[in-house]
Amino acid sequence: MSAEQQSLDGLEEEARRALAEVTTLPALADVRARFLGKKSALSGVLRGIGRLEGADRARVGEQANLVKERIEALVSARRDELGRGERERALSETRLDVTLPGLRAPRGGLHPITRIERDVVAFFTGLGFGVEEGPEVETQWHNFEALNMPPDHPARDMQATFFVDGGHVLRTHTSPVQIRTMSGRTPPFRFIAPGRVYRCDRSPRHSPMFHQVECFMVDENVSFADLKGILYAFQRHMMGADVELRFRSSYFPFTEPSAELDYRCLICRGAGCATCSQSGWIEAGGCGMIHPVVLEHCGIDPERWQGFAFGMTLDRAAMLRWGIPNIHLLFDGDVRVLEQI
Ligand code: 2NL
Repeated sequence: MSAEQQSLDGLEEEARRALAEVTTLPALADVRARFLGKKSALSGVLRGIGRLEGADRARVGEQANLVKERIEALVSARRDELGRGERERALSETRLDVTLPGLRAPRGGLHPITRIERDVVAFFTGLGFGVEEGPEVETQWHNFEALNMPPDHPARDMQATFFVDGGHVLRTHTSPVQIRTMSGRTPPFRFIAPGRVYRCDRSPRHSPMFHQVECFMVDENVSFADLKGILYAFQRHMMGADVELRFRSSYFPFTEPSAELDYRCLICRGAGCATCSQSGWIEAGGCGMIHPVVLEHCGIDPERWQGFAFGMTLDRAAMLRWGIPNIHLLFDGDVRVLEQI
């Protein structure tokens, strides 16, 4: 038996004893270095293999590699044991209070515009109105001409409209949805059209994108009295049972007669405050009887059918309901705004 073989024979047993005495992971690393590291006896044997004669070289090489594998396995098993022991010690030393409340997942909320819109939709669907949507990129015909706004009309001013190309604009109101809805149908019908609209305008109270809902109804013998009745019921639903309304004579190209609707300021009860600019009244939207020319554009005979229409902005309603001073707070995506509502 060669000297190399003799020194290998004892190594595994020696390593086993040393590992049994080790109690910490750093001490384990030391033992590993002593038996398997560069300066270990085993590494010395492996390095010397090249100088042995043929038959010895094969035998000693095979045995040295076998011993190396076995010691590696012993180290690894001991490492697992020590790791388990340390976990058990950590668990028994720290107390776990299983009665502590868990971490709550943060809850989202609906956007204020969504809440106002759902409120409006719930009211009108309850009265049998349908809900219609349409494209945000509109033809100039649907957005203007059909609504009795010829090409030289001031409402078609470059400053207010986003032009997409020659024939198309970003819709400046949801009225084109009403045009599309009426055009394929025979009265009687009643619909609302909620959605995004666009105007080239920006200030603390104006956003280039905002939200509107329009309401319209066409039948035989529909009158301004029907419009007033529905608007009273609608505002009672939105603002409370004691809401007071005022109709101011106004002008829209697509209604005749036309009126603007105000409600008595709920903050000062009419005395005058910052919210109502000292007037005691707050604007709630515009309305009127659908202009006969508009009905004609939709293929509806104005001698037989009449209708009313009403439009309001949802953004303003949301700002008033939750006291939001700047419209851009609604769209900047700061979650702290939503958390306050
Ligand atoms: C406002 C005023 C209004 C309408 C919208 C309408 C639609 C058709 C025909 C006639 Cl298709 N009228 N819509 C009527 C009056 C007023 O909106 O202040 N909106 C925010």
